[in-house]
Amino acid sequence: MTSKLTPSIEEAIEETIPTRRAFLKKSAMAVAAASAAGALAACRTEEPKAVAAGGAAAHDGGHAAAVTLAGAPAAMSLDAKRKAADEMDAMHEKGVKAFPAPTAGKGNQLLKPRVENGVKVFELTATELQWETEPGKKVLAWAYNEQVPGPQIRVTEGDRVRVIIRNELSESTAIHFHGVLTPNDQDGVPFITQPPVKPGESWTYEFIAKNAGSHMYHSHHNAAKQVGLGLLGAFIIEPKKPRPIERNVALDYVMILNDGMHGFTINGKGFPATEPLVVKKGQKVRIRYMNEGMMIHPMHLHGMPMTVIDKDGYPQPMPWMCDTLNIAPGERWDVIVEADNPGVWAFHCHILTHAESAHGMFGMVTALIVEDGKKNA
Ligand SMILES: [Cu+2]
Repeated sequence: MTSKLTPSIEEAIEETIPTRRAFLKKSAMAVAAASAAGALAACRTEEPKAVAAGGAAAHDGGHAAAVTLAGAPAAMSLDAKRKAADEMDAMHEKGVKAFPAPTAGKGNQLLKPRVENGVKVFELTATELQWETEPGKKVLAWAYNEQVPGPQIRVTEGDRVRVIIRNELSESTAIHFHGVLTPNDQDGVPFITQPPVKPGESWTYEFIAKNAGSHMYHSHHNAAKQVGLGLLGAFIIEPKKPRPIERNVALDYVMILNDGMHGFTINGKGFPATEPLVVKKGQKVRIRYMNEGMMIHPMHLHGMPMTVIDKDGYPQPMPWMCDTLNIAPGERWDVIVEADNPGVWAFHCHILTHAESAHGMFGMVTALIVEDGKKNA
């Protein structure tokens, strides 16, 4: 415990100990340190063998080298390893205990339309604001109606829909209704189907919601930046006649994944500020995955299988089961989960660098909580 691997690693670690958020900020540095320390640890694996060959006792503790979160040299004493493990575990525990951590702002809230002559009218205003992705971490966001993701639009197959966008941003924008089958001139792509909506201007889209399913709306102008900053939302068209498999759902949950300037987020928040899905044993859950990011995210649910019913709003020829479902950019996948296994079940992206680090879980992690009626009665 007395020697240092390198001052910079220890300083970086020490500096980050007070807050978990600070740890996450420093994660890039820590990962680099971990690699370096891991390499050092690997180099030292020969050391104990040499000692053993020389007949010396290996338990004198004198070989305890640097104790770091980055990796335990082979010659560390058990006590030193335990102490290092305790330090790391404390950070992991702190994150999990904080879940679900409160933050300012909640996205993806249902937007009630105004009905004008039978037309469902939704108004969106795009503005710049500060958005809290996890406790204390505020980032610049471009948002519809001050929400990231933007408010959830839900209509029924056959509805006439009008969406009015007001642009209060510093760039032009436009809305594309991703997956919704609209007339060409309502497709929302500047210079292909309309002029850009300049700062200070409004634009009105109108169409009949023809194809039921889980769709999205987002900016289609400088989109890597604008969608990355939050100009996106769910656009759900409910079927006139639901299929038996999609009836009697206790929780219909939209889960929008993103990986832009706000980090790895589920519905605009990173763990531990993500929202758990809570149901009672025996209830049915529908999850509508939507990927608004630029990376793939294989979403893995512990404890219960998922039955895949729709891809991009289109019913599968036959529902099929899995426990990990890859959601690629632009895709929507709908699954049904029969919540028959009580407990708190981890639910996360299985690209582990999107979900977990030496400092604990972060980003694309949430939980499915299945309450046991008996226990809670
Ligand atoms: Cu991921």
